Amino acid sequence: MESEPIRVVVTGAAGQIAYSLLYMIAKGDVFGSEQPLILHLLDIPPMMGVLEGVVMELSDCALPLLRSVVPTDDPVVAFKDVAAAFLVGAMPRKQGMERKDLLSANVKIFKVQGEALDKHAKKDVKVLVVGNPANTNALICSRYAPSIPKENFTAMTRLDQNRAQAQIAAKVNVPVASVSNVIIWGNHSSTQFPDASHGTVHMAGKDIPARDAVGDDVWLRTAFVETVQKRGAAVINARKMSSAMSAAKAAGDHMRDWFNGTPPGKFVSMGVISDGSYGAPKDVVFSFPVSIKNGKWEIVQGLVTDDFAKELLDVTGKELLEERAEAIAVIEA
Ligand code: NAX
Repeated sequence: MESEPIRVVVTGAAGQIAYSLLYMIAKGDVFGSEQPLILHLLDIPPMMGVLEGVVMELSDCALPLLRSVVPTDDPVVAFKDVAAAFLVGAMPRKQGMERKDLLSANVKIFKVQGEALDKHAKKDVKVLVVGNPANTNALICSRYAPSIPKENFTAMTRLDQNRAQAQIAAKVNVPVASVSNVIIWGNHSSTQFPDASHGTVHMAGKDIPARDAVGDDVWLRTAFVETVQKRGAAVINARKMSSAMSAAKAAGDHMRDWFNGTPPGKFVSMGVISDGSYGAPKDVVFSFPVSIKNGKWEIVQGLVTDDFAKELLDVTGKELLEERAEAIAVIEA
C-alpha cells in the first residue's frame, strides 16, 4: 500500500539554496523514493512573485512523489502539520551591517517561526536550521517552541563536514565516499573546528586512520582547518554568490541521515543542543559528532581530545556563548 504523504516545509523558498534543495527533496533524495510529499514553501511577501515561478517549475518537473505544493507568506499556513522543516530563509548580511545587527534581525525571525512551529507543526517535527547564524537561530527557535523536544532542533554543519571530507579525499587521492568520521565541532562560523583526528579512510580494503593516510599532522592542523573554515568565503569570492548547490546537498544529507540513521561505527556532525559533552558550554547549539538510530541522535562519547583540540573547542564554545547572550539581549529588550 502507498504511504500517506508527509508535509515538509522549506523557508526562504524563493532563495538560491531552496532552488536546489526543493528539487532534491521532491524527487525523493531525502525522504526516500517511496514517500509521497506535500511541500510547503514559505517566503516573505515581496518574494511571492518569484515563488510563483518556483511553483511552476516544480510542477513542470513532473515528479511522481510530489502530491501538492503550498506557497505562502504566512508562517501559520507554512508550519501546519509539518513532519520536517528546513529553515533556510534568513536576513542576509548587507554591506555595513554589524554581526549584532544581523543577529538581531534573525533572532526575531526565528522567534516567530518557533512560535508557529510550536502551535501548528507535528510534535515530533524534525527542524534543521540552515539560515545564519544557524546555531543560535536554532537555539532561539527551540526556545519559542516549548512543546517540541529540544532534541528536534538542529543546525547545519554538514556542509562543513562535506567540505572537510572532500579536502581529505583530495589530499589522499581517494573517492570522497572513502572518507568517514571527520568531525565539525562548535559553531557554523569561522571559529568551527574541523577535526580529522578521529576520521578514517577506506584504502586497500580496510579503514585506516585519516591521520595515517594523510601522513602530515601539520597540514591537518593548519591548511586543512583554515581551508574548511574559510571555504564559504572562497566560494563567494569566486562565484560572487554564496554556496547554494553544496548547501542544499548538505541539508538533504543532514535530514536524510536524521530520518534514516547512520551505519554502525559511522557518525556525522550536527549542531545539537549541548549537554556539556567534551567541555562544550551547556544549552547552546553546538556541533558534535552524532550517531543516529530510530530518528534520534546521540552525541558520540569517549573520543580523546588533545590540547590542540581543547583549545579550538574552547574558542568556538565561547563564541556561541557570546551569540546566545546577544540573542537573549535582543529578545528581552
Ligand atoms: P537567499 O538570499 O538566496 O535566500 C534567502 C531567502 O529567504 C530569500 O528568498 C528571502 O526572501 C527569504 N527570507 C528572508 N526572511 C524570511 C522569513 N522571515 N521567512 C521566510 N523566508 C525569508 O539566501 P541563500 O543563499 O538561499 O541562503 C539562505 C541562508 O543560508 C543564509 O542565511 C545563509 O547565510 C545560510 N547559509 C548557511 C549555511 C550553513 O552551512 N549553515 C551554508 C550556506 C548558506 O550560506
